[in-house]
Amino acid sequence: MESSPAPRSTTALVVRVDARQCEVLLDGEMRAALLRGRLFEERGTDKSPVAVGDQVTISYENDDIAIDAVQERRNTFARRVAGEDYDLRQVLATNVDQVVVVNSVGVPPFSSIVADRILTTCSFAGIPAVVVLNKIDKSKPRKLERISESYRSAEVQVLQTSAITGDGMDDLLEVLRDKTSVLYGLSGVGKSTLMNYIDPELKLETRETSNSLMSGRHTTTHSRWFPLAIGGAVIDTPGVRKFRPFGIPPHELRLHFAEMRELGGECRFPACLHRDEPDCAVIAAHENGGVAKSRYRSYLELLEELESVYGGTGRNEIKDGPDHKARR
Ligand SMILES: Nc1nc2c(ncn2[C@@H]2O[C@H](COP(=O)(O)OP(=O)(O)OP(=O)(O)O)[C@@H](O)[C@H]2O)c(=O)[nH]1
Ligand SMILES: [Mg+2]
Ligand SMILES: [Zn+2]
Repeated sequence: MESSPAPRSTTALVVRVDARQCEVLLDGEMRAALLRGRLFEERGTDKSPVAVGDQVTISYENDDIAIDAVQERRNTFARRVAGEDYDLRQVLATNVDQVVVVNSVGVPPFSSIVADRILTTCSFAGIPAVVVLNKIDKSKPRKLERISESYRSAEVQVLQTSAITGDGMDDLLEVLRDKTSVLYGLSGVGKSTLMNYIDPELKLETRETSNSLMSGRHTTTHSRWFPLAIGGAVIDTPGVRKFRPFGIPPHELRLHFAEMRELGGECRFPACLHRDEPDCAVIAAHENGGVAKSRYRSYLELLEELESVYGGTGRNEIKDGPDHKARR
């Protein structure tokens, strides 16, 4: 009789997800793994039952690996996607230490509403976020200063980088070191290029912005987890066009804009939505520059969107599962 083989691990890390299959890191090796059908029955309003960053319980069938269950998540970074008769939650990454919100200040142009939508979602999910303004080689200092300034009272760290000249890359390196980060932002802002600069071994695919914008395609098509040579890991993601937060009750939105949370205590009404109420401290601050105009605009746009999805007065309960119908 042969001696019995070494015991095999029953836990793996999901590094990439496809429709019915995914790739996992198991005992230091990348392996393909199948998803058990049962996972799809239990996924509720989630688009996919597993996500990059998940710790999963696996079992072996001869040489194949199957994922039996997803272990409890430390946190979940997700967005809302329009489904056929109700909206779905698309989990973008799990168990991360931070979200790095990557923006371009060249082409494509900086979009405060996109950045604010992502930042709000991070706050709701309890995940720290850092804003990166990339392509500073293509921007005027005054414009950079104005954008950075709008995040000062929002308690968000802002980095300025160029993956071409290398400016600011030391700061980014220190932010990424020994942490698990997900890079998120519009297509073409330079997420993959930044990662290649940090770790040239990664050799991620990148593309001319003009080409990808015209073709309407993303250069990165799948989220993927990578270990970093400096310690830690990053998840590179495909760029988004529209980012819709999932599950934020409209009346809670004001708590996810740090500069408004503080001021809210000074409004006449405790439940003030800072929209048209009398004696509103946020409206006053926005008029005299205490709250950045771009941030307040983002807030109003999001408030309206969340109300149209989750209920008019903003005090309705958000329902889970197929009962929760999108009203638009
Ligand atoms: N001028 C300049 N160009 C940059 C910089 N960073 C990236 N680029 C260029 O921007 C283009 C798009 O970069 P990618 O890294 O493919 O962008 P991405 O965010 O990964 O895009 P998706 O994968 O589609 O989401 C490439 O042509 C890069 O060379 C920068 O700091 N300055
Ligand atoms: Mg990319
Ligand atoms: Zn108010």
